[in-house]
Amino acid sequence: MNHLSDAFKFKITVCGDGAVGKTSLIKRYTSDTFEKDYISTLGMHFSKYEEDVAGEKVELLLWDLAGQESFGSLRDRFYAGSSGAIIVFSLAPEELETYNHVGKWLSDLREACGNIPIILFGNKADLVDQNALATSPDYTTSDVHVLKFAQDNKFIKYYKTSALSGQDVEEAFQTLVIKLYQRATI
Ligand code: G3D
Ligand code: MG
Repeated sequence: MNHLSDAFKFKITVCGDGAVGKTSLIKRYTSDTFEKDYISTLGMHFSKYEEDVAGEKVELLLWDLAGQESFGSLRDRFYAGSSGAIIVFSLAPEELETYNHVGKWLSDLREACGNIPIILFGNKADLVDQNALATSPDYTTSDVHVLKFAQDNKFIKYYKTSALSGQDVEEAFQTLVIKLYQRATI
């Protein structure tokens, strides 16, 4: 069995309001390994997942919050040692206020972890089309607004995902993992 170098073990914290789909996204990404490696403790879950990047094995520890999604309260243990992070909000029409809290999750993360790579997921993209407003350019969660917000705040990228359909989930996680790998190898 190969021993992984510490350089290729990354803790990724998955942040965002309750019910935006954090756990579902991790489950979708890690698929069959999810059930057995999913451990709940002290208001947090973490699961292990192995990814291949450029022929190397990369071990990921994916952390998410278990129903105690409030800013600040768990910050030390949850954020400590993160190599990268994901902030998730929901594009479901009735959950768009979750987008208004992205800035707070981001400032918490930056305060705890500094300049780590952070990626932004607008999840539940499968529900967007049911509300034409969500794609209108004067809507705050329209692509043009969110992309500008993501750029202004130095997210590495913005993806619209669906844990339900699987849309862009794998690609979005991999984009972050590749970024972490590149940072560890230069
Ligand atoms: P959380 O971990 O951020 O709290 P969960 O969120 O992963 O528990 O998801 C909350 C609810 O949203 C779940 O529904 C889940 O099935 C649903 N959900 C998650 N991702 C998506 C998505 O991409 N599209 C849709 N349509 N629903 C999604 P329940 O009903 O189990 O509470
Ligand atoms: Mg959850």
